Amino acid sequence: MADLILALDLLDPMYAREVAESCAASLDAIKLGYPLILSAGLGVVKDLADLGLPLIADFKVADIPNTNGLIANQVFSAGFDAIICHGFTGRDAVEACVDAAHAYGGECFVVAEMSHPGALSFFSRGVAEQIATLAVECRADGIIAPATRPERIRALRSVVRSRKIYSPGIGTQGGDLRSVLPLVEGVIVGRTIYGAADPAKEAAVMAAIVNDERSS
Ligand code: FNU
Repeated sequence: MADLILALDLLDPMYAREVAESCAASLDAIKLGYPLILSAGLGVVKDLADLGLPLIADFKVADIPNTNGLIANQVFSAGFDAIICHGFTGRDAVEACVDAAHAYGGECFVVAEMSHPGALSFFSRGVAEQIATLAVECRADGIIAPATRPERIRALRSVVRSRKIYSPGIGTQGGDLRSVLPLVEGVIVGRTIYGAADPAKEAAVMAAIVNDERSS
C-alpha cells in the first residue's frame, strides 16, 4: 500500500500552490525542499497546510547533533509533519532529528541510498545497508531508497523490515512506477507530475495506478 507523494520543486509560490491544489485529490502527501522554501520562505508551509495533506521537509539535514536538532525544531514548528535527514552523519546526528520529530509527533526519514547515478560513488559497497541499519537503531520511521534501482530497494527492505520506504526517482529519473509500487510505502514524484502539460491529470493517472496496486 504505497502513498503518492508530490515533490513540489517549483520556484514560484503562486504556481506551486496552484499545482498542489489542482493535484491534491490524487495525493497522499507533499514534499517540499530547498527550491521552493528558499524562493518562497518558510511561510509557504502554512499556505499549503489548508490542503489537508501531510507535508514532508526534504532538507536532507546533515550537520552535527546540536545543529540538526535546531533545524528539526524549526521544521516542525513551521508546521511540517515529517523530515528527511542524511544518515552518513552518524548515530548522534540522526538521533537528534528523530528525537525532535517524535517530540512533535512527526516522522523522520533517513536517506539510505540516493537515486541519481553519481550516488553509486559512495552509497555502494554496503554503505546503504549500514545507514539503513542505523536508521532502524535510531528509531527512524523509515528510509529513502532509489526507485531507479528496485533491486536496491529489495536489499534495503531486508534491513528495515516493517519500517517505511519512500522512493524517489520515478519517471524523469527513469524509475518505473508499477515496478516500484509493490516494494515501498511511498513513491515520490516531482517533474513527471508538475512538469506535465496538465499536472492534475498526470497526478490522477498515477493515483489510479497506485490504487490499482493497493487493491491487487
Ligand atoms: P523528480 N530526491 C531524489 N533522490 O530525487 N530526496 C534521492 O535520492 C533523494 C531525494 C528528491 O526527479 C529530489 O530532490 F533522497 O522530479 C526531488 O525533490 O521526480 C524528488 O525527490 C524527485 O523529483
